[in-house]
Amino acid sequence: MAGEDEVKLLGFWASPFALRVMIALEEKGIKYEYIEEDLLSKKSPLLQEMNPVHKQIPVLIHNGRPVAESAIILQYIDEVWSNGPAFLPSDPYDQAMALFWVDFIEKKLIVPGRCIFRSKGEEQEGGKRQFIESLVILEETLKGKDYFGGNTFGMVDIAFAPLICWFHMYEVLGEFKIMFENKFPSIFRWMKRCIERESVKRNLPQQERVLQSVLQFRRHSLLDA
Ligand code: GS8
Repeated sequence: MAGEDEVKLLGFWASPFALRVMIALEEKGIKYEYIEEDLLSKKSPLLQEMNPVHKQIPVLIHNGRPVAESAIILQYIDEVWSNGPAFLPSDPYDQAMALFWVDFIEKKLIVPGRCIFRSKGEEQEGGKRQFIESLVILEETLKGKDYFGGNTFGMVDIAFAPLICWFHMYEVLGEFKIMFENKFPSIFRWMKRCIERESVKRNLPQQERVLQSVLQFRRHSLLDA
């Protein structure tokens, strides 16, 4: 795309969905203006205008036009800035599979993960069970590969990598240990590989800060991971 593109991102620094977009923009080398939303006290009029349906971050605003929903934003970035490294494989079947796993990460990992830090008792235990089951499935999918798509960092990696800075919070608030090195060795090695990448290293916050932020949200009972 030409240099006159104006790109803005409405986000929240700890949000795994916003972090996906930050990583993607950095991977493509796209310059953008980052606008932090205050999800704790008041959403900005700009967010309400740009995402009137869900009123959620992240929203990418490209030359004044908004795109919402992180998975859709990642596909949009990949299409528009197709001269950068591709996030999706070219084969339609492989593309469908990558999108399947992106969807899986939200539905089967991030959503049950909310029960870990929002609830207690049976609901929390159920969240932990589902979370671990999903990690088992992702471990199986990744086995023998450097990245989910094979040799290169792509869509599924971008969708999953933000959780690297969330695992500590899940463990502390869920009072359990994931034990990556022993139980999920492929994911363990993949995490090490990811955090070496500039796009991930530069955007992922410290895990301790994420824990403090979730505790703060919990105190306001306004949680929405
Ligand atoms: C989820 C976005 C979301 O949950 C996506 O972009 O992939 N499916 C969407 N956004 C949350 C913050 S993320 O931790 C959000 O904006 N919450 C505020 C609210 O719902 O009011």
